[in-house]
Parts: sequence; C-alpha cells; structure tokens
Amino acid sequence: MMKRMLSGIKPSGELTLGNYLGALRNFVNYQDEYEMVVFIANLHCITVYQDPKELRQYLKDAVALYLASGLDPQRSIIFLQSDVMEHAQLGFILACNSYLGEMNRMTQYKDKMAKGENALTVGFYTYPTLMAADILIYDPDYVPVGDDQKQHVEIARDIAERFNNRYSPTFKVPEPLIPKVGARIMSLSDPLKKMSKSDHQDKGVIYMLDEPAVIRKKVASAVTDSIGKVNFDPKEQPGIANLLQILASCKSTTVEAVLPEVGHLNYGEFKSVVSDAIIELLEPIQKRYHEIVSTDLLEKTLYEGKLKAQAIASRKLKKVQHKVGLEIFKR
Ligand code: ATP
Ligand code: LTN
Repeated sequence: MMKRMLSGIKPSGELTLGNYLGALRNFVNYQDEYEMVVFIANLHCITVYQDPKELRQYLKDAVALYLASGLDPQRSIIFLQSDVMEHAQLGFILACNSYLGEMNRMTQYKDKMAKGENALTVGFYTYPTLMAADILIYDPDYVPVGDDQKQHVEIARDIAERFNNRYSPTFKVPEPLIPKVGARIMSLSDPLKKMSKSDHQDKGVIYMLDEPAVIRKKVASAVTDSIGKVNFDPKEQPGIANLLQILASCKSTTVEAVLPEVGHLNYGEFKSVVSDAIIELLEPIQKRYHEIVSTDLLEKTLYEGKLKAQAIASRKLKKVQHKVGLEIFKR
C-alpha cells in the first residue's frame, strides 16, 4: 500500500518563494510515491485577524497556485480545512488531552509573547492542538514541512502517543520530513529573518506571483556584506549564503554544486544569476496560474477534495469519540 503524506499551508498572505521551495514544490514531487493529502489551513489563518475580503482572495490564489505548481487533484486530495468539520471537532478532543505547559513551550507562542504582543487570541494559543488534529485524523506516515513547523509536528506526535497510551492504539505517530535544501529561505532584506508571507511591509519577500522585473529589483537590493566574495558562510555572510541557498534550491541541487559556477562573480553578476534562476522557476507556474484562476477547476477541486477528505476524517472521528466515551450507542 502507498504510504500517506499530509501537509497544509496557511494562506495568511500571498504565497512566497519560501513557501514554494520549502513546502509546495516538495508536495508536488511526492505525489508520484505517496498518497498526498494537502489542504489550505484557513482556520489556522484566522488565529490572527484577517480582512475577510483579502482572506478570500488569498485562499483562491493559494488553491490556484497549488494546481499551477502541479498538484494533481486526480492523484492528491486537495481541500479547504474548514470544509471538513471533523478537524475542529477532533481539535477540541485533542486540546482536552494536551496541557497548558506544552502550549506555553511552543516557540511560535513564546516569540509573540516575547515581542509583547498583547492581543493574542485563544485560537492562536490552541494552534498546535488543531494542527495535531489536522494531521492525526488522516493517519499519515509523513508530514513534509519547513524547518519552522517541526516543533508543531513533534507536539502532534506527543499528543498521539499520549492518546494511544491513555485509551488504546488509535493514531499513527507520523514523522516530520524537512527538506535538505530550501527548508529555511530568509528575507532578502534581513537574512537573519525567515521570508514570511505575512510580513507585508518587508521588501525582501519574493512572492510566487511577482513579475520578473519585480523579482530582479528585489534581488538587486538584497542585503549582502562588504567582504565582496561569493562564499557560503552563513555566519559572516548571511545574505550571500541565503542567495546561494535560493539558487541551489531553484536549480534543485546543492550549494556545493552551484558554488564553482558563481564563486568568481562579483555581487552584481551573482545577483543577476540568482534572479534568472528564480524567474525561470516561477514563470511557467505563473502562466498556468493565469490560465486556471478564472476557470471552475478551483471549485471542482475543492468540492471533490472535501468529499474524499471527509470520508477518511469522519471514520476516524467516530472511532475517537467512541474511545473517549462520548457516544452512548455505537452507530
Ligand atoms: P506566516 O508568515 O503566516 O507565518 P509563512 O510564510 O511563514 O507564513 P506558513 O504558512 O507558516 O508560512 O508555512 C507554509 C509552509 O511553508 C510550511 O511548511 C513552512 O515550513 C514553509 N515555509 C514557510 N516559509 C518558509 C521559508 N522562508 N523557507 C522555507 N520554507 C518555508
Ligand atoms: N502551521 C502550518 C500549516 C498547517 C499544517 C497543518 C502543516 C496547519 N495544519 C498540518 C502540516 C500539517 C503552517 O503554518 N505552515
């Protein structure tokens, strides 16, 4: 039997090059070998307030970009998280099997607290238990995510093990799968910070739908250093190291393999090679995006995906409800 893989992307903005290299592209590649379950994490999105009109547009673009990148609705299950109500229901049960101490230790939460953000929502606090439900309800073998999401998958594993021990074996304990290259693309304007789609002010974020001229401009103004040599030294030259990672990842190879080709270039020449590689990668996807965005393929994909996902999720939820003792009569 084919092993199952599951992942989601939170469309809290337009998808970025980081989302593509760190996540989406890998989903597409995995379709040949695995049964892929891929969803748009719109519930996770609203853990932080979103303008409804903007959110709707982001969701639509995200589905279109999934398809334009090559996710195939015939082979993969593609759906909207909120369309499968079982996620939220299992999320609550898992929240009742998780502890405040665990939530307080999550980096994402601690970072926001440390920044003194005082309007954090309860939904944001329970982000990890909903994410655990997203995962565990499908019994995947692997969860491919970028580096920043590893802790969330680990807590899902802990919750699964606890539930299995407390009741009886119910959930598969999945493995996170982190790509070797492209797992953490940094912002071009601050190479110590992750390229993030919700950083709307940041000019160092490349969006998947950016026009070639915009990409060139952003790469040309990427922060570098005064050393003047293209080397891979993330400590001393984080900007150049990031561009090298982007180049290697765009070409689906390693930094070691691209260095001999660019090590002798000056920064201006090097940046132009990097822009070319990004444009070459994104242009065909953008073309397909424009072809499908106004067709009924998006609606059809989400409808069919929802039915397939619900079939799996409702079976699992029933089992869980029974084990926890919520049901009186077995249906
Ligand atoms: P937000 O700004 O809302 O936190 P984000 O752009 O950081 O969003 P997520 O929606 O949290 O991205 O992530 C979607 C997937 O893309 C995850 O698997 C995540 O690890 C991956 N990802 C996000 N940003 C990057 C990045 N800069 N480099 C590599 N992978 C990334
Ligand atoms: N938190 C993830 C999105 C996400 C997810 C998931 C990823 C929600 N549920 C389940 C993998 C599995 C993010 O922001 N990238």
